Amino acid sequence: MNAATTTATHQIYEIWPRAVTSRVVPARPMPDEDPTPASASASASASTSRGGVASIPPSRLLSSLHADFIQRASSDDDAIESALTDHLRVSGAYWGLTAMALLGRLDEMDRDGVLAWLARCYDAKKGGYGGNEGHDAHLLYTLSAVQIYALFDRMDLVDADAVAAFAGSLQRDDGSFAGDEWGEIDTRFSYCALCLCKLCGRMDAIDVDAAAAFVDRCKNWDGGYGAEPGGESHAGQIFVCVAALEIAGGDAPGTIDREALGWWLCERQVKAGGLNGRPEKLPDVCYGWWVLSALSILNKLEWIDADALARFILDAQDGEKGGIADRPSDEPDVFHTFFGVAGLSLLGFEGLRRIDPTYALPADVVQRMGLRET
Ligand code: GRG
Ligand code: ZN
Repeated sequence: MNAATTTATHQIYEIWPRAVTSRVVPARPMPDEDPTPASASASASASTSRGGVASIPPSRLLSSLHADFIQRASSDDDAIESALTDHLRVSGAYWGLTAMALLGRLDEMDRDGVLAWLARCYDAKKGGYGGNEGHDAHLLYTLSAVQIYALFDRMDLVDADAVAAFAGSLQRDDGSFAGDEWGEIDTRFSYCALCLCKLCGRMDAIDVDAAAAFVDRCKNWDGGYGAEPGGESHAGQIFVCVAALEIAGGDAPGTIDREALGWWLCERQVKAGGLNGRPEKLPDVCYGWWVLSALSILNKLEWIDADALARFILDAQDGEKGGIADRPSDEPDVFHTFFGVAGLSLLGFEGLRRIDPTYALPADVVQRMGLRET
């Protein structure tokens, strides 16, 4: 497998790894996609019947079609999306492989081929991984690479000291992290550094307290978090900040405004059942991960309507070629296929392996690594 990925929609090749910071004017909603929070509707309660667990028959998830879709996406070098996503291939591989793992089909992937290719994406001088062979090392792809090694239970192939030192070399005096030598600062990179150091058992390579203090400075009056101090609250940034604080052990009482943040997150559910990433925006399947993982870490999964969200995700499946799109009727891609399946897994969807909301890896992998007890 050469780990290609397709992203016909949502243009992940444009936002990954570029910062998602300049959000000023919310897009106007499409007429048939009312972004009014479901919690504002009298008919929709903010809670669900079975404590955040979806109760939809597992047959509605087109698992085999999705597995075929991911397989095809990993081998189609000629597709236009393949060229567009060339620079983020290592993250694409992580999305595809983790989706396969959640579907219980990881053994259908070419494990040896992936590991051999991943080794060629490593820059031994820097101690980090690039997005593809010959590309510059970056924290985003270094985390994705480490997550793939964890998935395959091959952490022995990772030079843990070197990748942790790479993360440490990118930490600034204020506790923040740059993604690479070019210096862009973003709380996404704080999460990447903390997560990969934890997976490697090398938290001593970074200043954990300073990292948590920087994330705390990115907290807003609404309980949410942005990419940098003063940056607008966005569900994606909230996932990285809440997960980073959990890993850092910096979520001591009072650090996270659990009530305000819980409300902000559950108000992301619109009447169609899907979640958006910030007020007045359209719902999108991937927020089934960004919002739900944060709610899960806060132990507030039951604050959203699980069945309505599961239906929204399942409606975005492509019933012919497989894969999941950002929203119903759009083109499917590997990114939304992974995050759709991951969202369903967080909802306890029957037949799916459970995913850990903090490490974004199967829960049993995280347990096997001794990072969580239950
Ligand atoms: C291991 C799961 C995992 C992640 C690694 C890179 C990273 C750490 C996290 C990214 C967090 C993030 C910022 C996600 C948001 C991605 C996204 C859908 C951005 C879209 O932003 P806009 O402004 O879209 O284009 P909206 O929906 O606001 O219109
Ligand atoms: Zn999306």
